[in-house]
Amino acid sequence: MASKRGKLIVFEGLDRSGKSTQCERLVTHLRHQGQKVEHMRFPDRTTPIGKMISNYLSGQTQQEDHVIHLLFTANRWELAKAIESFVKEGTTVVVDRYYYSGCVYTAAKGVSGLGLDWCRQPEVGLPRPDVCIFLDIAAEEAAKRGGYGEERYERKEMQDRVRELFGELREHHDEREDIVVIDAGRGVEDVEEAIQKAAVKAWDVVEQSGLPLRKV
Ligand code: NYM
Ligand code: MG
Repeated sequence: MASKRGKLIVFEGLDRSGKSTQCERLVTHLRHQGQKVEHMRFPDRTTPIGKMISNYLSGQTQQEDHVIHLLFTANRWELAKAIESFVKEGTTVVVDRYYYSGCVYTAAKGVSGLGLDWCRQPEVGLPRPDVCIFLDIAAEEAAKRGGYGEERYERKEMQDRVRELFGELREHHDEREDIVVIDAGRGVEDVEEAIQKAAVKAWDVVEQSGLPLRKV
């Protein structure tokens, strides 16, 4: 049998939607099943570009809005080859945030000329997820989960707008077919179960169709 490629699975959602917890749970689950899994997150704050992003998010530095947008994108491009290689050699890559966040967080600032379409352009050509699991929760609910408001963008008005724009991406853009919405307002185990179902479904589609890893 031909060796199978890995899958590219992305988690998205508002801050405090439970992405990091659920990402870890899925990684653990897949590893228990004997899969080779690599866990990544964006921004990847360990690279020189990632450090610039981290300093911006913590408020230590300022960046012009186009510039910080392109730094977030560059941070994905610096890992694009690694993602492709992992998938090719049969390792599944689970990613905590990806270019969807890149588009909606910048667009949510409401800066003239920085709409979703502009924001998406520098992402074109990145490895395209086999599935994007969107953990849906209202900003008020997410805010109750603690630790909210420490970083730039973690304000209710911004989060409300981010949620609306995720909705726009799902309805009007090419990524709509990749996105599965999961109600993240439930208990951790219920959310986890829904995620596993969505992952299995996407997984089977890739296996049965022999679909190669595509590009955004
Ligand atoms: N963020 C994340 C962006 O604005 N653009 C991006 O491309 C990405 C990947 O960074 N509030 C924002 C969303 C978050 C913040 O992410 C930090 P995290 O997952 O909270 O560390
Ligand atoms: Mg955060």
